[in-house]
Amino acid sequence: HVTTRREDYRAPDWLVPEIALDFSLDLERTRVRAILSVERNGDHDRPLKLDGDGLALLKVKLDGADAAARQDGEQLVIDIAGDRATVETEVEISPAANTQLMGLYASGGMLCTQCEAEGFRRITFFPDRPDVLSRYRVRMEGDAARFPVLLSNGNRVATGEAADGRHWAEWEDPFPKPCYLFALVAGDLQANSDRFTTASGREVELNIYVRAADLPKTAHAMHSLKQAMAWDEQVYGREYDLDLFNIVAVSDFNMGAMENKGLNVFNTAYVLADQDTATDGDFDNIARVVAHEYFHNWSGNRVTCRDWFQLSLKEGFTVFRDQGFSADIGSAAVKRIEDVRVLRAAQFPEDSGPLAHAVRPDSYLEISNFYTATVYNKGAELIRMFHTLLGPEKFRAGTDLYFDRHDGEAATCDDFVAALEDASGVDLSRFKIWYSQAGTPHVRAHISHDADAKAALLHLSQHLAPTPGQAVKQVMPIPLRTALIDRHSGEQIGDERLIVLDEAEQAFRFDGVGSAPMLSINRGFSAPILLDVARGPGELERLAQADGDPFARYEAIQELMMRALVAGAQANAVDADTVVEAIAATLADDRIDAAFKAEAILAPSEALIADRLDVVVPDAVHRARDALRAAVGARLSDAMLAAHRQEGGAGNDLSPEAKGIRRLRSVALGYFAAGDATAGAALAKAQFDGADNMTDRQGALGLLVSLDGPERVQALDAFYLRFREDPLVLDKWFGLQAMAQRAETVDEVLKLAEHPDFTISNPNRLRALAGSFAANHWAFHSPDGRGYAFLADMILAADKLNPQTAARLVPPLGRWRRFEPHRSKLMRAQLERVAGTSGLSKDVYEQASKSLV
Ligand code: HT7
Ligand code: ZN
Repeated sequence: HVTTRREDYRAPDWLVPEIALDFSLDLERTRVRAILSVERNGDHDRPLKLDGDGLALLKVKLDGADAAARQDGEQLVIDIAGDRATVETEVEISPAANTQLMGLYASGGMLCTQCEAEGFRRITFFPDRPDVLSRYRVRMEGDAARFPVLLSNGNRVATGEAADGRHWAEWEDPFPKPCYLFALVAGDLQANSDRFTTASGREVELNIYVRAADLPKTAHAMHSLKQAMAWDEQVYGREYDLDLFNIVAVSDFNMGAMENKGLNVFNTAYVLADQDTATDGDFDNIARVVAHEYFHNWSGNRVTCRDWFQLSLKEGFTVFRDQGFSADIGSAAVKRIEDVRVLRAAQFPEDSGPLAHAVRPDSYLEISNFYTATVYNKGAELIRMFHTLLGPEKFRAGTDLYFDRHDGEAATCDDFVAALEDASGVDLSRFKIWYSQAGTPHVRAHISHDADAKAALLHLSQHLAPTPGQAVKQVMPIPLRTALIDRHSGEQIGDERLIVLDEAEQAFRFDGVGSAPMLSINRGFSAPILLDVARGPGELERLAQADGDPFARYEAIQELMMRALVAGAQANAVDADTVVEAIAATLADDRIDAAFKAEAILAPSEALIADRLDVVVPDAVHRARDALRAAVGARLSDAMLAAHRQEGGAGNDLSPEAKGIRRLRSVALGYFAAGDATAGAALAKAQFDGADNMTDRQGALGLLVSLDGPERVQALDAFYLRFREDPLVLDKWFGLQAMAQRAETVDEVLKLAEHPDFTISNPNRLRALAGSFAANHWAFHSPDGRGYAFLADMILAADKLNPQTAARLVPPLGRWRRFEPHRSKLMRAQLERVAGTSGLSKDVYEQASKSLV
């Protein structure tokens, strides 16, 4: 396995300004003819090297004559005398046999492509790297009955009939693009069609292609697309640039969606929704992902990445953009809470584990392993810090300059920062360390007060633990939105300040502070750090009510719960008093809405509690969390019932208010059931039976699966019978059972893996069962080690078909160092079994071997 290093980057030897592709489509045997016009790039005498993977080569021609091409490993090498040439190749591939879902593959009888990151080389020979940009002309021919719809990037320029019931279409994309943005779709699909008029008056035809039966479930995705198009015009001044924008939904897909130029391909999970089958969370995710892929048209397509080490250039920035969009169309405060929850759940463990890597990594074996929470979500936090430091106007001037300066180019993260600096006049050079240094900084804070001087002094220190390959860490510049709050009145003292901690230890003075204040720091989560604030008694409770920053209020309640839970996990007994009081006050507060209440009172997950412990004993964590929830539920049963019964939240109402009421309905019911399992199960069953929407139904079923009693099986069976024909809802059925908080969950999951509806070849189904189970802290860490063995079995079985999806299941085992010795040994043993298996893919090998070091 060859390591690719960032420092080895060299500009391409040959450019390919134009490519003509001709596909003769067939599920079993597709022929691909490619004509490349190539140009020597610079003064050298190196041959043309084209990447290929699993291609049966039928023909190579150079300027129309048979060429003496040689194959060197996976590459096709052609000597070219002049500075320009035409290279023609013909290959055969088998989409039906393509279980990796990279390149051209079959899904439910249709054909589609996935080329990012290195899938194009599985379609034809080509320099498969993002800094080679070409104009594409694509012709495809196929059976008219099987593939009535033929799509590619750009505009359809010609169509026609062919012999033997076949037909063809030709597409041309006027924008030069890297090959990872190429796409082709052929299938029996129907479109939901609409139009959008851009700010400058361009009429754009919009289509969402799905199977005919799914057409009624596309309205929300179409609505979201039009909202995203308008938002990018208003907030970033970016208009769409083609006359046509197509989305296609496929049910076998490795990730969420793909931003191919003018032809986005989506996992059905991020397109299809209606009241009966999709939760509010699903609706929000569809809006988020539709917007994300659309925003890539500028941040990714018009300006692309020079090499894959720059992946966060497009992904971090585009996540930041989609976060802004979701905040604007919903509740900004709740959105920030959700984004931080995702960061803490997915990225912080990455940063503190064996797979820690920088936002701009230095090396990889398999680039697909670097589509991570670090590159995406921490990358977005980095952009957010730039936004905080510059303010909205200067930030916008910077992005305008970036898009203008690099339009049509393959750029770097340094280019992005340079554009922000040039447009704003602000020196950001010291902040660039966030791109290169892995790990989450740990900041400690305490405040001292000088009554005579009427001044407060904020003492800060930072520490960053070593990560693999980075033994010695440098100090980071950490932007902290900070305010002081009067202990008695709860009023903010003076204005909020943006302070930048950029030394190992530093003090900041606040004047005009008459009495010892309370500290509100890292407001809005202005920096992605771990924070430890020395607090006096009663301070968190007070801040939970008084802090003017909603995120800081949320943090105060969460920290209160976390302290009780960590102490509980260590001492085997939980002191719930302060938590009960804080939750009671939050529920009773008329100034805050239901969505915020639900987020604030939700107990931290077991995984999050475990992250705070030096040595994790999962049963102790589980017991502590259960005990706290039971105490809150029992002592606040009336308030929880009232919140559960709050009026509003009609099933067809997708307003933020209605969603908030539904969310609180199930969160409050969860607490109530934790206090009284029998009455809770009856109420949950009533919610399940009476639900007219999937949010309430899934919310109730999610509680019932963890409760013993007849309701559990009744509800699961009813759900299965009703939705067994709907793959996305069936994924929920598998996932909810895999997340059940019961001693029997491992047995149930093993049984579900044998269920006739379980299939390892569909990534959504595999993630629903194995991915959900691995995230079920208590059940996965069952002391007999059967959870670990099951996951390892799944990884090895999946690896034979789909290495990318298999590799994504490895990280939960990689956390072995954090657990008590017995479990730690069992986890490591399974990792060793995986890593030691012969014939392992590069993908799984990289994740498993790095996790063992
Ligand atoms: N840019 C897209 C990445 C992606 C991908 C990567 C590897 C393998 C399969 C994939 N499907 C999509 C998704 C995004 O917008 O971030
Ligand atoms: Zn993306």
